Amino acid sequence: MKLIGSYTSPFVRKISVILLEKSLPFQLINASPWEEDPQVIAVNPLGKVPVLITGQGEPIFDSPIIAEYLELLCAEPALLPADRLQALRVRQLEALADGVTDAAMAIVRECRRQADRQNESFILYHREKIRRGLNALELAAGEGKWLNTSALSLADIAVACSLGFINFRRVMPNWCVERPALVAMAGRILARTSFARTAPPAAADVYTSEML
Ligand SMILES: N[C@@H](CCC(=O)N[C@@H](CS)C(=O)NCC(=O)O)C(=O)O
Repeated sequence: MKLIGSYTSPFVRKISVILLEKSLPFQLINASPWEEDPQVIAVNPLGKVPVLITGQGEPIFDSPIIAEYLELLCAEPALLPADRLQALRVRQLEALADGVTDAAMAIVRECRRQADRQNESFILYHREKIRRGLNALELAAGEGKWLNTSALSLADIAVACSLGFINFRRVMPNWCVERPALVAMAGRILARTSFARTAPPAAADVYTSEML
């Protein structure tokens, strides 16, 4: 399988981590969606990464759909419970984490505009989404039912990718304050080999035209 995107993208990282955790071999094809890379547009009309090209050559995009496809391959470990309603609850947390990541990306993009063109209320609006989202995730992590359990789930991976991105782009440096369950979970999960191997390149750790 081929994975189109780069590790500066938290959504690409999410899929790479799943592939590594399941020991599914893949090749990363480096592409940036922000430059209307023809490689990306050819396989995703929305021009977004990640895109997975299956062994049969079929492109699949949007990370939740890719994650679902990878579950269908039945490679261990399963990242969703077998029960469909329970799986939906895990996926709800995945959606929440992905939404937090979307809001963080919106802030990063806004902060790349010239200082006098940045819209402070837009930034605050998205910051609130992140704050509320992380509070809800903290509650879920504290419960330890679908998130932060002994078995790794899709929700854990999505949350850790989101927190990794928030750290990497310094979107909300104080997110750790009063969120001990998320801090503990992130510390444990970000130390896994799959996360170490997909860390965003240090050279991209600056605000340049190179993107998310
Ligand atoms: N919902 C999508 C979001 C993917 C996404 O926003 N990817 C960013 C890079 S991190 C992108 O390709 N942005 C380009 C654009 O919005 O045109 C997913 O989960 O895959």
